[in-house]
Amino acid sequence: MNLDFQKDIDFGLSASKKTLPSKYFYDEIGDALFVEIMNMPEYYLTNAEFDIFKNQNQELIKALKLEKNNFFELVELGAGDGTKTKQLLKALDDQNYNFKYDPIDISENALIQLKASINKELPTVQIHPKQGDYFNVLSGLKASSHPIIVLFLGSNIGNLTDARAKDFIQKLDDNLKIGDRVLLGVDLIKPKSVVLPAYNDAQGITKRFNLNLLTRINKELDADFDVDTFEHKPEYDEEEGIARSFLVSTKDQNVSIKSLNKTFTFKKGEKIHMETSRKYNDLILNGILEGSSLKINDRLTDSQHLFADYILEKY
Ligand code: AVI
Repeated sequence: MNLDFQKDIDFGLSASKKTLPSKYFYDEIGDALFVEIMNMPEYYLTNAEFDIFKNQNQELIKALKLEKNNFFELVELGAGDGTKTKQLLKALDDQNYNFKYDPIDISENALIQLKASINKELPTVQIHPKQGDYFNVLSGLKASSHPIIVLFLGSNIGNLTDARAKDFIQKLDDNLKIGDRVLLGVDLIKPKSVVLPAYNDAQGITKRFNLNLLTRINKELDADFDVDTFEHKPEYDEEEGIARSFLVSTKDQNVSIKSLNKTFTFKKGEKIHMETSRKYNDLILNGILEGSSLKINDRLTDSQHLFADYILEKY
């Protein structure tokens, strides 16, 4: 039994405005649904960032101030299948840069597959995967005397509230040394007509992605959520630049969670806040960086200006 999971679900459903942490979306089924999301026509984020890595890898290398004769470590937080990163690794490898690649992921399985594919496709790249929560692995970075380049792609920072994003940046800052760089991929603020469909696709994959957390609670905490009685309702406020996903109860109902020994009451129309996906611009990112010694050095965007990879440096 995962005690943190149990505690977090209890805390979220006991709040006056019910909420569930989106970090728990990613069980085996959730991982597979997220791969489907990344392939959806509406989900522009993945293709946009891939476009930067494929077509501007030379510009990325320059903006990151990488030097051929100076060994560096590329540390990727939440590496997943590494599709985008491989474009950069290939460019570095082809030009004989001297580096190692340390992907960090919570999923052991994702790392095994990533290592196998890098060994096959880029056999001369040194890869040292590390399994774990990347917040914990960050503390090991300071031990290195080499320049560190942290990759945090895919707008993963967008799933943190601004307060948590600030905490994360502070932790990152504390564990880097002067001159280390960060490549931070973020989705940019843009009109509702583009953002909302990415979280409300025609095939209903994102709906299944959200409902899967209720199914996970049923399985792991012995609960009786009737997933057919919850509707998926994403919202996007362009002014604020935040997309939020909710599940809405379609009737008055009780849900019992046996492992908590508790029953939760839902009113018809009551919402559970499932996920926050913050979109960024320079002003918002500077607000998050304020108080840290990480500063924006550069920014690359895809050809349609949907997504940005920011280059930060510790001063
Ligand atoms: C992983 N993360 C950046 C995705 C996002 O866009 O917020 C998760 C996601 N949720 C629904 N679709 C994709």
